[in-house]
Amino acid sequence: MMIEDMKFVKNFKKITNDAWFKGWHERNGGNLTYRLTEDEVSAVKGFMNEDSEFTPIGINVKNLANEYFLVTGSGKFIRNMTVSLEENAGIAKVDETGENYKIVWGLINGAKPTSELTSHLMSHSIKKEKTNGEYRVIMHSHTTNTIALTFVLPLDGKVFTRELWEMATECPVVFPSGVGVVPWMVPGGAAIARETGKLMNDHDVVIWAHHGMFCAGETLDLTFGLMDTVEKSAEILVKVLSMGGKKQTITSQNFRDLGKAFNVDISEDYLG
Ligand code: 2HA
Ligand code: ZN
Repeated sequence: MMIEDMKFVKNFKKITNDAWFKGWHERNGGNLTYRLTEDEVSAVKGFMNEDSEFTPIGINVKNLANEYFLVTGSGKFIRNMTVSLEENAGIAKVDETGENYKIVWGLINGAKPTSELTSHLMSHSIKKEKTNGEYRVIMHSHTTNTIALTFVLPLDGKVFTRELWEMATECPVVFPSGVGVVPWMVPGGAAIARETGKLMNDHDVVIWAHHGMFCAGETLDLTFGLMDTVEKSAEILVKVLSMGGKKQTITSQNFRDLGKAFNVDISEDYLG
C-alpha cells in the first residue's frame, strides 16, 4: 500500500479539501498537523528516509520525543494538499530530546514544515499530556467570521465564549471548555506558541485576534467539526450584530438546563 492510500492520509486530505471549500484557507493561509499512532508509524516505516538533518523546534516538547507528525508545508496552499501531498506536506519526527525535528517523508524539493510548527507542537505537547495521548490533531484556519468578531468584541475569552454559546444551542455541548483569546501577536514563533499553549491547558479552541483560530482534537473529523461549529456560531453572531443586535437570547438558566439534559458540565464561569 502506498502512503497516499493509507486511511489517516486520506482523512488528512479530505479535511484540507473541506477546509479549503469552507473559505478558511486563502493562498498559503492556515496549517494542519496530525500525530501518527504507533500502527501508522509502523505502516509508513518502509517509505521513510531517516537520514535527513535535525532542525531546532525553538521550544522543548519532551513528551513528544520520537513522535511522528503529518504536517502541512510552509508557504504551501491548503487547496493543493489533495493535488500533491508529498510536495505540500510531509512527515516530521521529533528527536529524543524533544528539541529538534527532521523530515522523514514528503516536503520534497526543499520544502519546510508550516511556519506555525512551534505553536502546533506546543499545543500537541499540552494536549497529549492532558488527554493521556488521546488528542492527535491541531488545526489552524483563517476563519472569516471569527476574525471579524475580534475587531468588535473585547478580546476576552469569557466574552467570546458566552457570545458564541448563545448563537447556537449545541455550542456549549460541542465546546464546554469555552474558547481562549490571544491578543494580536507576531505569528510564527515561540512567543505566540507559549501564549497559545497557556490557553490550550483549559480550552480546545484558541482564537488569535485579527488572524484566525487554533483547534485541538482527538481525530481529524472532530477537530474540523469543532472549527466548523465555532465559525458557524461566529457567522450567526456577525449576522445578528449586523441586524442591530440581540432582542432575545439563551439565558444562563437555559444553559444550566441544557447541561443537565445533555450530561455536560457547563462551567458557571460563563453563566454569571
Ligand atoms: O500562512 O496561517 O499563521 C500560514 C499561516 C500563518
Ligand atoms: Zn495563520
